[in-house]
Amino acid sequence: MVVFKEGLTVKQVRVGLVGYNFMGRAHSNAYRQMPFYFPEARAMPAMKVLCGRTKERLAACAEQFGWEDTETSFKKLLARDDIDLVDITSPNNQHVEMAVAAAEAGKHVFCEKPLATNLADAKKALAAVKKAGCIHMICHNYRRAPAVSLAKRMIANGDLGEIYHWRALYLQDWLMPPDVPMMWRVQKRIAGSGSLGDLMAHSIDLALWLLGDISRVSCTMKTFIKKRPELSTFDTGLGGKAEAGAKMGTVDVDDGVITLAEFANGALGTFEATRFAAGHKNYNWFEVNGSKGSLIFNLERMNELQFYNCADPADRLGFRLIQATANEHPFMAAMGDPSKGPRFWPVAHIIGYEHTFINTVFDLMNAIATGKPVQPNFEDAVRTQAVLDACERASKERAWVKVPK
Ligand code: SOE
Repeated sequence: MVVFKEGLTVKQVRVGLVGYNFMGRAHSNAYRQMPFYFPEARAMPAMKVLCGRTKERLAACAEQFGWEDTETSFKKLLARDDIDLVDITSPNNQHVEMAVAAAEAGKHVFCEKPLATNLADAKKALAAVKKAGCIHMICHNYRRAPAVSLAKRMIANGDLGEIYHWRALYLQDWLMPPDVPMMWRVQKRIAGSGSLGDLMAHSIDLALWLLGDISRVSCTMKTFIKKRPELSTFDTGLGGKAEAGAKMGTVDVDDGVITLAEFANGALGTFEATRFAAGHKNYNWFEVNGSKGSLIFNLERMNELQFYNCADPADRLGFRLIQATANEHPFMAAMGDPSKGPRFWPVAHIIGYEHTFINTVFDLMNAIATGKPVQPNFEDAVRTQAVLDACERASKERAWVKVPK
């Protein structure tokens, strides 16, 4: 549907969202908030249908999140002619089948990470969206934290010079209690892997975006708690409790993973991801060291970027703390123009995790309106999946493994 606003053709993108747990909630919020912060968007989302399995919970979430209608059948969602974009936030093993079916049904496709549970399936999803000629995007939301996009701008601008090191940590601790049940994130047949695909996938996407291709990896993975109580009902997300005396199930994914990497540009990389780092809740951190300086980002202080500039005068060398909330920072200027003032709030009034999704949806809407590809898309997702796959093989074979182009 096309609506005209001050002479500008603004498309309406009618969205069908699959899933209403953590990511379904984050994506719903992004569709609601995007028009408020991005009035210049070339297309605006219409929150048409929320799709999920449990009727009662689905209706309650649709009401709370602001969806017009609900569907318990994915097939029926695809058959509707009032849906332009399908957004997939279901558990990992459903991503590819849904993405392929949505592309074949003529819809644009937005999918939560990781795209697939293995490389072959990820390639199937890419082939389907390319054949359909639709817009496709993978939700690696952290790229659009303004401080991370500033890091991208600085590295691309040569401000760090030749890059020597990439160092990434993604540390959580929610899985440490033995009574956290056999939820989908700890089951290989559903998740594909544990901390590797759930957390290190984010660090790998950022590394590929900021530094370029990874040539080969060495990797070791570990499952610290091998048995967990089964859930009597399908789990809903990041936890939940099993009933007393529940049967014990076997965890077949990694609780923690460490990867060494060599980049095509000659840089050395280390990655660590775990759900067993007591005290760290969502510590998505990276550091880049180059010939002209270093950058450090920490999601738990997401408005900040630390920058060490080798060119600073000798008596004031040191990491400076940039707060990426000024109009000059990515996403922070109204209408994208610093002279028009702040997009969100005045400088230093900081923004949050949810804004990384809102910024992502803005770029997705513009891509659908203009037909121009947006990143990260399924091409990028396959590159990330190729590194994940190489890590799993390296861990099994206890050897360095080349990452296929
Ligand atoms: C749980 O580990 C989780 O929700 C991940 O699935 C997300 O991708 C990450 O951004 C936050 O933690």
